Amino acid sequence: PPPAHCVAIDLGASSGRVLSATVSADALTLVELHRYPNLPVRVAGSLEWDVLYLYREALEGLRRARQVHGPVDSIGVDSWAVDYGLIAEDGRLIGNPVHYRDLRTAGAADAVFERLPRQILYERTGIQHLPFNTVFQLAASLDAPAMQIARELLLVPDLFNYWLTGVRTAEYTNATTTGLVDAHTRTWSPEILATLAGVARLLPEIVDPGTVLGALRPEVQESTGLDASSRVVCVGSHDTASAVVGVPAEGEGFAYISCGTWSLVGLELTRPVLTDASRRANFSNEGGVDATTRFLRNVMGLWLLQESVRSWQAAGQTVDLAALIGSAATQPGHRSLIDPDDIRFLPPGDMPSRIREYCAETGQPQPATQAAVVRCILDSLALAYRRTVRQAAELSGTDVSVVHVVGGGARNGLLCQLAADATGLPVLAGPVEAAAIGNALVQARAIGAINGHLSDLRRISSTAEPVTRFRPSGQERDWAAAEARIYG
Ligand code: LFR
Repeated sequence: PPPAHCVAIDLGASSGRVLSATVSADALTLVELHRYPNLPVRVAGSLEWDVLYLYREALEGLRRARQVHGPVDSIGVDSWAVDYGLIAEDGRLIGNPVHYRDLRTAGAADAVFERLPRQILYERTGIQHLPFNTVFQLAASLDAPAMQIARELLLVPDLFNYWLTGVRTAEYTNATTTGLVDAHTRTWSPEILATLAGVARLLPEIVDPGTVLGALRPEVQESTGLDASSRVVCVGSHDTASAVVGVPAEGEGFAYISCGTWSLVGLELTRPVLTDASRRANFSNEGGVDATTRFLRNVMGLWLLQESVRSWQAAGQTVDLAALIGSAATQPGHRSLIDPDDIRFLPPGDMPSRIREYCAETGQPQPATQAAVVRCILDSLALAYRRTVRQAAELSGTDVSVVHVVGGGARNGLLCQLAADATGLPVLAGPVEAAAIGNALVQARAIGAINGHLSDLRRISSTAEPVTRFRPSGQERDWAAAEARIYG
């Protein structure tokens, strides 16, 4: 078959991107068509996504795709997980999707655990405890007026697919992040839904990634210049699912770090690990493309850095990120370390102060300069990667010989080197746009332009961008000591 033109709409927590991929059996080339900031809005006491803006700019990306490439064969959407929009009887969105960092979920998990102990919840779903999992967001808003008039709940990429095509579904990989899907049956769990009055009736049927949804609505064709020959495909619509498809791994035995606002650190497995040890280590078993399991843990990620930069800029300081990472590299290592997953770092706000507070509480020097704060963040992330990769290997009984870093973090050479040093494993960095690549590859396979298993898709992914190798520099003793210091 001739190469396919696939457009990937990839929505991250800090920016939206529209990329076009030309995909054949032996190559993938990627062109960025549009990139726009994703700026959540604090409004009337709530933190919400500006989802209409994100959608309008996605349409702008599709318009550009038409201009640059002519006809487009297929379109796929992926985004961050867990958040959703509610649809009313007349098919319209009720309000804005609430941001997972909104504080409405405080205390909601305990209310759920009273009805369904956390051990049982984990045995059923295999999903790590994060305070913002959809199950807890719903528990916090069962009495909200919006819930009374809602007829359907759509996760963010499903909402975009609905707006693009009129078809309402729940894509499987993203559905698993809700904490409402039974990992054994791969469908909505009646047992969990019994604790959330009125929610079961809102959930659409789950469909597998690779399902062709259909043509663009006439209004979308009109505003983008595309026609009915462009098909919208359900991809691994959780961005992490798509990013892991895009990992250019050659064989087995690889760990990945999908590094953007979050760092998702773990392994691809053929079946979930639902043991109590895995629950206690807070590992997730997210549903993957081709019925794989993403066995991973959320590490707080570049959020710590992004939010620090925002604080400095808000205080009128200038920030040159590249120069800052350069000077962080010359700072002494392991001077001040944090557990990046401490819950205090989750909400938006002054990050450097929270980091200094953590260091003060734990009897460490408080990083004073921008460079010292950045070094503390990158050292601490690398340490969390070490711990998480090792735990994942141990809990699943897998040997890991290489770590792939994909996503924006693959551009951060200091972080990649620290990750190699901390894990004691070679790090292969890139591609930066792994999620868009994985998104496009699943589309291309769904429309018959390519075929094969994930390993075949990964071989194609490896042609998209050169990969940079970082070798561990042999500091095992230092990192082991650092680990003992922070994690005991
Ligand atoms: C990454 C991600 C993570 C998910 C978090 C919140 O972008 O999708 O996988 O835990 O965002 O949705």
